Amino acid sequence: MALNQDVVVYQIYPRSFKDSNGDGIGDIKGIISKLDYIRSLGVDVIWLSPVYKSPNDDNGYDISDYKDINPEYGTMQDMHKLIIEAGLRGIKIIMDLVINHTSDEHEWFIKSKAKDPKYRDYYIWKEKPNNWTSFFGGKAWTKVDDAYYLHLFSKKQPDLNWKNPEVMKEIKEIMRFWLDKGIYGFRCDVINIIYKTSLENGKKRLVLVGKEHYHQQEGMHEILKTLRKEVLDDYETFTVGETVMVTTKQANDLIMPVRHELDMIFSFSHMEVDQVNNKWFKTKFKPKKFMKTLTKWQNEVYWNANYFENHDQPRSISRFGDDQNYHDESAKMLGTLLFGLKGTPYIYQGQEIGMTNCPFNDMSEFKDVETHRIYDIAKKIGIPKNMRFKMMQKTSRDNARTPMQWSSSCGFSTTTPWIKANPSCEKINVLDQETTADSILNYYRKLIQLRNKHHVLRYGTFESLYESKSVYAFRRFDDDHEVFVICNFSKKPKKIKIYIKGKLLISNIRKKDYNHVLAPYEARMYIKEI
Ligand code: ISL
Ligand code: CA
Repeated sequence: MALNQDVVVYQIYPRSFKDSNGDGIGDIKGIISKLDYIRSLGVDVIWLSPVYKSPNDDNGYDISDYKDINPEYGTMQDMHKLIIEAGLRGIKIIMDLVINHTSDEHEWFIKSKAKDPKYRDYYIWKEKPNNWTSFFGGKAWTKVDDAYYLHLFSKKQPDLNWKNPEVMKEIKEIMRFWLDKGIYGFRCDVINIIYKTSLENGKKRLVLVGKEHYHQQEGMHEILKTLRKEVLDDYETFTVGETVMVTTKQANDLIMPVRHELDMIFSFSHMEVDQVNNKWFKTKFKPKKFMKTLTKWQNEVYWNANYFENHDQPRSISRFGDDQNYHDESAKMLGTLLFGLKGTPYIYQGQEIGMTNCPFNDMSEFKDVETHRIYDIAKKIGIPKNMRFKMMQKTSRDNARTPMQWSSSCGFSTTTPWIKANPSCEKINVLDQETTADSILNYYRKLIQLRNKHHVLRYGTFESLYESKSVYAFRRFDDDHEVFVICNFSKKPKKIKIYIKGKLLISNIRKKDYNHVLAPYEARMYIKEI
C-alpha cells in the first residue's frame, strides 16, 4: 500500500475555526495562528474545506473563482503562508475540489447564460426540464430566458457539463495551479455524480429522482482516470473522494491499486444507520446496525477513510453517544473505535474536544441553505411547525458548523460570530482540556501517538469478534501483534463475553481493576505479542 494513506487527517471548516481580525468570520490567518495546536495533536494532513472566492450560498461549495481566495478568508499571500507554515510543522494540506458544479456567479456561468458560444456548453442546458430533483430538495432545473440549467444542489450551484472536453481542460489546469503551489491533494466533492450519461426522466422515487442517470457512471471512471494520468501522477498527491450512495464494490472500483483513481473514499452507509429514507427522518440509533455496517466496510473495502463527523453531519456524541450523562466517556469511546478501525482516520474540528450539537432555538439561527430549503419543503408537505423545527434541530448541518470552542467564552472571535456559538463552550473548550491530563483532547493525542507507534494499528488485518445490541469487539493483527478493541455503546454496565488477552493499551475509564464488566460507554484497547 502506498505510504500516503498512512496518515491522520484533521478537517478544518475555515468559516468556523478561528477569526483573526474580529469580523466574526473564521479566516486563513486564524488557521495559521492555530497551527501549533494542530501540530500538537499529531496529525499529518489538514483537509481545508473551500476557501476559494465564493458568494457563499453554500459556504464556499459554490465557487466563483477557483484561482482566488474568498476575501473574507484572506488573500493568496495568506494561503501561501499557510502552506509554508504548515509545511514547516510537517503538515500537508489538501483542498476541497468542487467540480460537479460552480457558483452561478462564476465567469463561466455568466458567459454561458449569455449564450457565449465558447461557454454555453460548460453547463447543462435543456429547453424542457426533466423530472430530476435536487439533493437539497425540489426541482433540479432553473429557467433562464428560454432554457433551463441543471443544478443537483442549490440553484446557485449549476452543474458543469463533463461531456465537454473544455471543462476537463479547465479543471486539469486548476488542479495543477494548486499542486504547483504545494498543495498535497484534494478531497473531491460529490465526485461520483459528476458525469451525466443521459438527461432522460428518472424513475419515480421519493428522493433524488434521476440518479440512475448520473450516479457512479462509467464516464466518471474515465474522468478520474484522465485526472490521475494527466495530472495527479505528476505529483506526490493524496486524494479522497466524497462518494454518495456507494456500495463496497463501487468503493473498490474507485480505489483498488490497479485502477487507482482515488486513494480512498468517504462512504455514507455508517452515517445512515439512524435514518429512514433520508437524513431528515431520524430513527432511534441502534448501535448494532452501526457495528454491522462498520464491519462490512472493514471486511470488504480495500482501504477505508474512517470518519464519524464532518461539516455535513450532526456531532457524533449527540448521535451515537450520550452528550448529557456520559459526555466524556462516549466522546472517548467513539475516539477509541475510530482509531481502532483499519484505514485513515479523519477528525473534524472540535471532535477532539467532544463538541456537541447546538441548541438552536429559532429558524433564524440556522444559516445553512439546505436546512432552510428542507424546512420549506417540510412545510409544503404539511409537517407541523414544531415537528419540522425539531427535525432541523436534530439533522441540520449547522450543528457541526458552530464556532470552534477555544475557551470558556468560545474564544473564536472578539465579536458576535457569523453563526451562533454553542453555549456548551463554557464546559467544553480547548483551554480547559489543555490543562486537564485526562481530557478528551489529551485522549485523542494519545490515540494518535498509539497509532503512530504500533504498526498493527495502522496496517493490521481487521476481524470482528462480537457485535451485540451494545457491545462491539474486534481485533487487529499483523505478523507480530494482536490488538483487541472493545466498546460499550450503552448507559448500562455490560459483561465482556469474549476472552481478551494482552496488556491494556488505552482505556477511557480509570479503574483499579479492569475486570470482565464494561462500565457505561467504556472502551478498551489491549495489545499482545503473537
Ligand atoms: O448533507 C449531506 C449529507 O447528509 C448531503 O446531502 C450532502 O449535500 C452531500 O453529501 C454532498 O456534500 C458535499 O457537496 C455539497 C455541499 O453542500 C456539502 O457541504 C459537501 O460536503 C455541494 O457541494
Ligand atoms: Ca475574520
